[in-house]
Amino acid sequence: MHIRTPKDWELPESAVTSESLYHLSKRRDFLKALGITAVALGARQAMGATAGFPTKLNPAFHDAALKPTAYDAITSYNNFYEFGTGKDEPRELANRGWKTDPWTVEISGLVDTPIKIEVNDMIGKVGGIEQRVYRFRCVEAWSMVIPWDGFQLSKLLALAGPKADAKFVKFYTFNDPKSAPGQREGNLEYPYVEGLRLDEAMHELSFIATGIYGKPIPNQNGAPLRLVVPWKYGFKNIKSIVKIELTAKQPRGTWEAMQAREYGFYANVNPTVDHPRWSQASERVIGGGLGGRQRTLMFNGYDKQVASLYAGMDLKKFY
Ligand SMILES: Nc1nc2c(c(=O)[nH]1)N[C@H]1C(S)=C(S)[C@@H](COP(=O)(O)O)O[C@H]1N2
Ligand SMILES: [Mo]
Repeated sequence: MHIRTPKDWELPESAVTSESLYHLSKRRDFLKALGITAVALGARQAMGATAGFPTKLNPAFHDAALKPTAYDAITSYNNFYEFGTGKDEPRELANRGWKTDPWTVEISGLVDTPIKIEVNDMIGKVGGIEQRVYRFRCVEAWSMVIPWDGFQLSKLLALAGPKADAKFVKFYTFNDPKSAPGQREGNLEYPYVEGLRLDEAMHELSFIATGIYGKPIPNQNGAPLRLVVPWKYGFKNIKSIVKIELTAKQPRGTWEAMQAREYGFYANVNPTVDHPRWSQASERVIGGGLGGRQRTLMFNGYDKQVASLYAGMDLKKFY
């Protein structure tokens, strides 16, 4: 694959560390083909599931030292390739008639009780939603702090009951090329899929977000429900989930399938394991202004909570 160096003027500031430089080079043509100019950006925001609001902060998942990123930055600087490869595209393109309400999720595979459930009903069944403030770290070496609303993933999996031979959890994003221009264009392999080991999925930090800052999650952030695993790189945090499958075999994520050397199955945030094309030792803090860089923390700062999941594993090998 030919990866050319893009010109300054066609790049968002982050592009040196973009998940895929190759895709970025196509971005202008993509926007042009859709008849979209920068002037047209900045649409109204559609929202997903409304059940359970207002939420209460769960103090067990809040570090007062963390300064939440501005709502506007969280909802306008996005990676959601179904709606374009540019950071500013999903806000516009995910709010042009794509319907995220009602929304049904299927849980199947190695479970006692396969289920299909509408998201608002799901929120009732898992006992409602709460707010947690988590660090978020993209593999492209930028970071945010996000107040998510939602519920622990373990509660959702309990509704279906994983069988003894279930060892992994595979997640699928919706597939609807009519609504998603990126899927029409084929800028990735769709549907976007991701996976976790079952014990990772059952960890108390693993979360399903249905909101941000106490409001239903905007479409561009993965309405009406998306995965949040704060100790892993952003691409593991799959958006707009329609299906969850319990499996015996380790699933292969979309990015891993494309470039396994760059995007491993584990994708645990690790400042000592560089991406083949850039260092992971530090990160750009979104909204941090000029010089707003900080050192990247092992497991994105959640090492006390999750290190035991990887005891005895060579993290340079299982990256
Ligand atoms: N379905 C889907 N999920 C996805 C992506 C995507 O392109 N499609 N991008 C991932 C990447 S690379 C990141 S960094 C986060 C970005 O989440 P945010 O836009 O809410 O910050 O979503 C992840 N989940
Ligand atoms: Mo990412």
